[in-house]
Amino acid sequence: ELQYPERLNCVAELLDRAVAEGAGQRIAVRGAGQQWTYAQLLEQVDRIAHVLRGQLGLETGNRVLLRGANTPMMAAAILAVFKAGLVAVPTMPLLRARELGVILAKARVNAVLCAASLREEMEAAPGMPGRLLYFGDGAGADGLEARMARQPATYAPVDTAADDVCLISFTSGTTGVPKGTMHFQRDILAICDCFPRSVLGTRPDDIFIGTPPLAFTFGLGGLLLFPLRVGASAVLLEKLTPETLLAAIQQYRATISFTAPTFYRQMAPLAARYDLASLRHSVSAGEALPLATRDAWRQASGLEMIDGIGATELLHIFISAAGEQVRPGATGKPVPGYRACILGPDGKPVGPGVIGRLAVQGPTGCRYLDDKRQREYVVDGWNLTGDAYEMDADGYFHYRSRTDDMIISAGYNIAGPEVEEALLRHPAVAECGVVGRADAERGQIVEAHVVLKAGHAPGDALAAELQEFVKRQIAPYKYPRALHFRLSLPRTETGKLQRFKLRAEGGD
Ligand code: 3UK
Repeated sequence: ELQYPERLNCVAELLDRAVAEGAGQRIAVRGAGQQWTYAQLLEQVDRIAHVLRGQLGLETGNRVLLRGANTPMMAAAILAVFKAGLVAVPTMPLLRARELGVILAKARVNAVLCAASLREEMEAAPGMPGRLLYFGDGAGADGLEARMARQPATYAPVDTAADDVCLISFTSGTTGVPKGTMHFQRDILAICDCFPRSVLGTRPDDIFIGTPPLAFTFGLGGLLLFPLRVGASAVLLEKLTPETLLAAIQQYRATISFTAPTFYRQMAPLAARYDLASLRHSVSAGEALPLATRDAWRQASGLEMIDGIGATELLHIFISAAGEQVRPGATGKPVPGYRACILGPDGKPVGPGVIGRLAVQGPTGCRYLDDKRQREYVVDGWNLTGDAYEMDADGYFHYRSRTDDMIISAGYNIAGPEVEEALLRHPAVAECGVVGRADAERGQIVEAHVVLKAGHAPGDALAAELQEFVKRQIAPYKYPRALHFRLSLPRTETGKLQRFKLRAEGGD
């Protein structure tokens, strides 16, 4: 059991304590042409806290919408909000004005800190609060940095309770509807003291790198909180591509990478051109990790990927495995501190080998903004993540699909990701997404959307070959009766396939 004092400010623990204990001259964050030591990061955070409380006049519990790509300044802004006893509402950089308007209203936002590069969309958002500051290039004479320069360099952490809300995080919305989840000061430390310590064995000489936005809790943990908790350093880079992430791993001598399966899939064929010897862990999360991707990355990098399922509701990863514990095909076992079980249709736990709804309990858990959702998705303290999972006799958890995405065809339950995994083993397939399509005869049929690798041409012959290829690997009734070739697949900013879009768009 994790124990934290009743009065707790997470940034006092992550940053002030690190500096007090001698980490001041170590590098905390790098990126956007900047490099800040722990002492420098602390000073930036303190100056921002003064601007928020002193200049904007915000009071404990007020909510601050944060918006920007991954940069040291964005990191400092988030930490300053926590430290000042306020509530951070981070938003994905690609959100549009209308979506921002929904978040402003749902989270009842009091003030906004926004990267100047994202000014246009922010200004067009309905319901913008009057208290708004820009930061970064183009922020100008009245921007955040200009004001910071006039503030004292130190700020005493606000005396918050361990269970004061400090973060409202919105789900990245594979269904298109963002849901707000609330997290406490102690949750910020709890995620640092679970997955990274027990599964990754993080240490002060680690260098963390990756793609998830800081506005996504996968990125907030992996690219900011986890490194700070152990005195390590974070590389924060904007607009990464598979090529530039590989180059950055080499350049910064990164030791731990965080990204989604689709990124590892795209990096694997390019990896031979880069020196990745510094990397000791590669973490995959956000969606299911297909075996073909695990194999391709192992061959390319020599690393056994660490798959982990996390969720915005639970803040970070709660089922995972590393090293000898990895069982290909399974996500892993509950991270120490968490418990998981599989529930049947009657809400009672089912035994090994039966597919059901995943339920999770642990030090972090969900408090939805929406009370109705809370009643439906948190039952007796167990969080229902909306995933269909199966446990094996050894206690490993195997992902099947999202509960809502299970395809029911002629009475069979078919999990789209299993069909995707089979298709991805074919040398012509770069990416694919499998959904159910309404069918008069069978209820639903399995429909595959396939992106081909360069040098392969779409056509009926290849479609038939792919269908046969699937039938040879998994039960033939699971093969995609419909198969469409596409140039790309719809994905969220966090790398998740948007199946609802595939279903709505139809083929081609
Ligand atoms: C799916 C996975 C299979 C699953 C997240 C790491 O993804 C994160 O949070 P979201 O709220 O989505 C949660 C849902 O995504 N998923 C995530 N990881 C896996 N499915 N295998 C996986 N390894 O449906 C889950 O319910 O956007 C991931 C850390 C923090 C996060 N917030």
